[in-house]
Amino acid sequence: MVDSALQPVYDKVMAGERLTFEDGIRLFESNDILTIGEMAHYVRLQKNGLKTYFTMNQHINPTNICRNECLFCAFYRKEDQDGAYRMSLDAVRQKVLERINEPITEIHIVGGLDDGLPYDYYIDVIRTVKEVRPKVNIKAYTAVEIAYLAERSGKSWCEVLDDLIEAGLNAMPGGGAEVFSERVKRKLFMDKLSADDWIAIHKLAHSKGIRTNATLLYGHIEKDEEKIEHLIRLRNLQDETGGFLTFLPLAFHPENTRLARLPMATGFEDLKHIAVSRLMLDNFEHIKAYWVMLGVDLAQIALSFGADDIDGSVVEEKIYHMAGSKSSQMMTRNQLKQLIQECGFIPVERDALYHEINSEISEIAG
Ligand code: V47
Repeated sequence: MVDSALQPVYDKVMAGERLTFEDGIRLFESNDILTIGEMAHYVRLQKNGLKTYFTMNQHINPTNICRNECLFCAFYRKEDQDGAYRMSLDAVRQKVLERINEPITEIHIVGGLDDGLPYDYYIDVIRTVKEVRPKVNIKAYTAVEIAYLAERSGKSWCEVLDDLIEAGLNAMPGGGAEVFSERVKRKLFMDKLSADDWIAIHKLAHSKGIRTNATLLYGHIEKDEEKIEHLIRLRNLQDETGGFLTFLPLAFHPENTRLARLPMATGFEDLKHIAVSRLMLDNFEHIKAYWVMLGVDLAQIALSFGADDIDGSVVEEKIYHMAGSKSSQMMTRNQLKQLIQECGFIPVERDALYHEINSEISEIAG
């Protein structure tokens, strides 16, 4: 161990003890990335062995028109701006049909808060996808969209979730959490729902049996303390409900945003965030190294720094590519398997709810 300040944390990790806020700060302050990685890898092996999960998925972003103006976002447009789009339900149907012969088990749907669309459109997007591909898991709409739909319709969060579940919702993605910090919110995403509301909506979803993911957006103006508080709030909710499936730390990509002057997070920081998340979130089964965000090379290394999931085939990702991501637009099942095997891990195909899939059978079933 290069950094002796990590010894007490190391001892706790080996003893299976929960890390405190101070331990988390100590981890972020240390540059001993190999010791941090070793601890995270130890926890990863305890929880998942050498298994590394991936999924065959498709992204659909039905609209990029958004009433909010988050400074970190390169995806949103105002209605009259170049590049603004809004898909008809027919276009959504067509998008699903385009890939109908591929063995996709998860469709990830998120978009803008579009005042030009009726409440029913958001519900009908789910219904339409489910009609075309009844067996697929639909992972859709962040807590931000749920709160928006409630405000637009005058319904409660509970009623909105019930409408979505009735239409076919199976799980919710982890976006919209950003950093649970009033200070950062005031500066970067003023109009977004509060941390308390994000937590409350996920808690409500969990109470209805809807499993959800969680994220943290790092690499902008946030402080270490804010990130550790964020992780501890997620850990507390997981203690209460057990409803989170996976956690993904997301590095801010500055290109084409109003924060373009900020430097991009480095590979060192990316690995540290993966590892610290693995160590702090002792009650999360999975930590995802989202290859679209990290790039394939770093995602491979992240598998030895605490991550046990690399997301999936991700056909047509927009949020990161509009913010300058140079990663490719999709990967095949064989590419995903190969990149996992190459690092000495065992690829396991899963659906959105982490049910394991036997790819030979799913290939036949379609
Ligand atoms: O909430 C937006 C982030 C999130 C930028 O749950 C940006 O499985 C970096 O949450 N640079 C949306 N990040 C994406 C997301 C997600 C993606 C894949 C899988 C899952 C899952 C969730 O992306 C936003 C925000 O935190 N984001 N703009 C940007 N310029």
